[in-house]
Amino acid sequence: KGQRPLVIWFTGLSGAGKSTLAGALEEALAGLGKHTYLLDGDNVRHGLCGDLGFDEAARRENIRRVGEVAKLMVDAGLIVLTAFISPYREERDLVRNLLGEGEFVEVFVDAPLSLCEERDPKGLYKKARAGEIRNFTGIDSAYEAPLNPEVHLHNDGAPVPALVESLLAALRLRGLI
Ligand code: GGZ
Repeated sequence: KGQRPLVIWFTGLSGAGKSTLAGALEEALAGLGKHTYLLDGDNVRHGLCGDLGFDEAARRENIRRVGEVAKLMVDAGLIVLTAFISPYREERDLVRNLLGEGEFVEVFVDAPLSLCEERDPKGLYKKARAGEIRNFTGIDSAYEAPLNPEVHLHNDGAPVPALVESLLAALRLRGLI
């Protein structure tokens, strides 16, 4: 069965909806018979990157490793979805350049900081504001928004299924699925 292996790279602030959207897209792709794998903090930051924290160097190394693993998975024929803040353009472009033409689809999950902070599902923004967590993205650590992502999703209230549909449409338009 043919499928085009590729990496669908979600980037955005904590609480922007990366994991939710990546999970929902993965389910939709599985429904189309695709073989997928979702890399996110839950399965990477405990094991492969368990030695890394959140200072700038650690985040750069986190993304570098995730990129290398994603590349191996693409070599194995998978559609890989990743959901990391991935705040630095340099590392996102490094991963892009590891992969072949058309094998890297950058998805900018764009939600205003004020909205992410309002959602604050884990109470981390509150802790960051209180000074209990340092180097928190958007508070006292930078997020470099993509300049030219393949997909720019405004996640400011649209239902998840509608956003998944627009992601599928973007992939179809590029002939990737
Ligand atoms: C940002 C942090 C931090 C700091 C812990 N800054 O909303 P979450 O909880 O589930 O997602 C965030 C996750 C970010 O990890 P990533 O591996 O995606 O980051 S990066 O790509 O920058 O390497 C958040 C939690 O970990 N978290 N401390 N200081 N997010």
